[in-house]
Amino acid sequence: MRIDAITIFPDYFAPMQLSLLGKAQGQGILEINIHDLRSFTTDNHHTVDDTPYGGGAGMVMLPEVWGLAIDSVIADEATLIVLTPAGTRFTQEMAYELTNAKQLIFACGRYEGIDDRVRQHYSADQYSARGIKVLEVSIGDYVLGGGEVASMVMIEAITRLLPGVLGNPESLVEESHMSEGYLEYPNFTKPQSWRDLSVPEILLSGNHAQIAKWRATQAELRAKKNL
Ligand code: JEK
Repeated sequence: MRIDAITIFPDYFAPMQLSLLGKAQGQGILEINIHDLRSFTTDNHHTVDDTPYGGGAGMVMLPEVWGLAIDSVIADEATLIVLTPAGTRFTQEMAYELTNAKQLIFACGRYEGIDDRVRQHYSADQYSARGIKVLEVSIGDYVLGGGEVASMVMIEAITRLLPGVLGNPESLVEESHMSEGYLEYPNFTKPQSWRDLSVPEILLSGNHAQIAKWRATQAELRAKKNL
C-alpha cells in the first residue's frame, strides 16, 4: 500500500517512520510519503489560505495549491481522504475496507478547512472513471486543530491490519471476530500478586473451558458498564 499525506506541518508525521510502521516500510509492504503543501505554492509569500467568500471567521485553504499537490501524487484507483469535522465517522469497518486500497491520499487541512471545490473536482466523472474515490472523514465527535492527528489515527488503524505489519497475526484473527460478539476481557500478567491485588484464581487453573467462560462473562459485564 502506498500512503501520501499532504500537510503544512510535515514534522507532525515524524513518528510514522518509527517502530512497526518503519519496519513495514523497510520490507516494502508499505510506503508512506509526507508532502509539504507549501512546496506547491507559486507566489513569493507561499500563501496557502485566504478569507472565506460570504464572510465569517477564520481562513480557508486555497484550491489551486491543493490541486497541484494532489495532482503530483494521485494514481489510478486511489482513495482521496479529506479529513473534516463534518465527515463520515471513521470506524473499524472502514479501516478494514481501506486495507484493500492501492493508494490512500490524506488531505490534512488547517484553519477552517479546504475550499470545497477540491472535493468536488476529484469527485468528478473523469476521476471516478479512473477508479479514484473521494471520502470526507471525521475520526470522532470533537474538534481538532487540523487533519494531521486524525490522519495518523487512520494510518495506524489501517496499516496494522495489513499482512506483515503487525507482529502477531493471531490477535488480528481474534479481533476480526469482534463483529460476531467477541468482547474484550480484563488482562493480567506477572506478578501473581501486585500491591495486594491478586490475579483471579481461575486464570491460574489451567482449565481452558472455564477460563473462556469466565472471560466471556467479564467481557459482557465490562461492555454493559461502558454502555
Ligand atoms: C480537519 C481544519 C480545524 C476547526 C469549524 C467545526 C462545527 C465549526 C475546522 N474528528 C475531527 N475533529 N476535527 C477534525 C478536523 C479539524 C480540522 C481539519 C479535520 C481542518 N480543522 C477546524 C473548526 C472548524 N467548526 C465544528 C462548527 C473547522 C477531525 C477529523 N478528522
